[in-house]
Amino acid sequence: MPTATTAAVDLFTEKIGRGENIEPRDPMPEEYRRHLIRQISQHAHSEIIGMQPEGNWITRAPSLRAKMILLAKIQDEGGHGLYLYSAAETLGISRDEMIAQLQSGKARYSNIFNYPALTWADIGAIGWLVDGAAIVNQVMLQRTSYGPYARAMVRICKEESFHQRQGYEIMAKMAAGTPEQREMAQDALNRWWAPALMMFGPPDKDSLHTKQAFQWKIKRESNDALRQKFIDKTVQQAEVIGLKIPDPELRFNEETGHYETGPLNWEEFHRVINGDGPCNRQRLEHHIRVHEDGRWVREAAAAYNQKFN
Ligand code: FAQ
Repeated sequence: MPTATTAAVDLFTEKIGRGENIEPRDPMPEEYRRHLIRQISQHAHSEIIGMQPEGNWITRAPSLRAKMILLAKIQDEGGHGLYLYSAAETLGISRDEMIAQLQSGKARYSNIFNYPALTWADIGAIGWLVDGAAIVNQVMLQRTSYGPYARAMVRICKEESFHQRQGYEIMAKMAAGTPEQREMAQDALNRWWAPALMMFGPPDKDSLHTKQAFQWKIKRESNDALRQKFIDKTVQQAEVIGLKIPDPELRFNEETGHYETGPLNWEEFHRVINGDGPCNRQRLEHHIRVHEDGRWVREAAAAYNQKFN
């Protein structure tokens, strides 16, 4: 990695000021590089761990059509993880190091994937709410200052919008189905709503990294601003299919033109992201087991590469 002298840091600052992308061979401050490795690798881990709650439902999808769509979606998420690991590797960290950080609990992944997918309606809720929240965040990241991350986001956003629609379709169908199906859809919304709002991170006043991320144009909008965008969109989508947002304090503010919501349980958020959510242990144990099962594939690929390339 190029080391950043004072002149190089000036160049970096000028580029950021002009709104130009920083590319892998450009000099950059060590803190910028580390900030990006943290965020991009955590994002990659989220995509990969996020395959687990959905993967659990492939064999139980209610039709061949539903199974094919779910399979394609989960494969897409695996692909997103790979683009993102590759983007992080351009910053001088290896895939092995990132995986080791995930498996040792040093690196985080999104809070949302530590909740269980209990019924088929949860697959609808994940697509609608989790992919829906991911898109709101990632549309902003298409303009993030690090070139490889921004470009990965363009492709990822296109796929996420299909994912969001497939989830919403499941919810709409179930909400218009039998009373039991409707109840399952409402129950899934009840359980996924608050964790989905927390995906945007802690409130701005408590966010550790936002100020610096704004200065470097890594983030373009704050956690609270993105959360509000998601709320405004999603409340209306729930109304269209006749589901009720599980928040007694929800109300539309005519003056601001935004929905206002009740407080979120940030104590739960911190517990979950620090390893003590309903499924944290299960998610990491599964990742470690499957990664170990795949060791022979990595070794065979490396041996082939050494012999023939
Ligand atoms: N979960 O100072 P901030 C998807 C941590 S992709 C866990 O505000 P920052 C697709 C944060 O790391 C979903 N930890 O941090 C899909 C920091 O701790 P640290 C993933 C969180 O970075 C769908 C501390 O709290 N998307 O779902 C969370 O400025 C379906 C202080 O927070 C991304 O990762 C959280 N939700 O803002 C896949 C997007 N929020 O690192 C499969 C990229 C905060 O100092 C199925 N990431 N923390 O130990 C971002 O945009 C940012 O990193 C934020 C957090 C917005 C997540």
